[in-house]
Amino acid sequence: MILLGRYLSPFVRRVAATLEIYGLTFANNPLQHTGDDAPHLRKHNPVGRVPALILDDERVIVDSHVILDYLDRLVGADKALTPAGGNQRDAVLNIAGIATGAVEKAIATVYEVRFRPQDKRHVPWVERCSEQAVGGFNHLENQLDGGWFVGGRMTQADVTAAITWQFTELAAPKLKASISAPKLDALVERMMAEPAYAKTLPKT
Ligand SMILES: N[C@@H](CCC(=O)N[C@@H](CS)C(=O)NCC(=O)O)C(=O)O
Repeated sequence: MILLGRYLSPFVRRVAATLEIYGLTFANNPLQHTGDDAPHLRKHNPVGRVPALILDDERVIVDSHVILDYLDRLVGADKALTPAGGNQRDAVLNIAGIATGAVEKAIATVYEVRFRPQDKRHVPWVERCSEQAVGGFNHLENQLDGGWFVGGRMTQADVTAAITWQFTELAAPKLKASISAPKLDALVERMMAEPAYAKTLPKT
């Protein structure tokens, strides 16, 4: 399997961390969605986004949620980081959905600066996105009690929440500094103690 995209992307990294935790063999091709890489990426993902996963039979799957569902079925229910059914599955997917939603809004604030000329930036839009990101991360913080999110064990909720929180520190430090989330900080520490997770930390 070949994972397309840089680990700086929280969506790519959640796939990479899951592959590592599952002990699956894969290669990483750190294609970017911008610049010279963009046309190559679009050959694999028509939407031009990362992550995409090229399977050994050359099929390509895109979108981290879809890829993780594939990997969970590949390793089977006993090993999967997302429970196969029941309330715990809903809870894990919901936490992961809020974490990816929050980080999408944080990324929107970064894209506004990266892709728009200064005179075309719209401050109220950036403020709205920031508020939504803050709302998401505050919710995650309030769901934690000092341990794992769901069922007393590490799940995809923990992997994704920790990655999105770490990403916000790197990509949107001012936004991150506006949020007090000691339990999310502790979750990141706990996740970084897992070698399979720690090795996906992007090099900056
Ligand atoms: N829902 C997608 C989101 C992926 C995504 O937004 N990736 C970003 C990189 S962090 C990207 O490729 N952005 C380029 C673009 O949207 O044009 C997923 O979970 O994989």
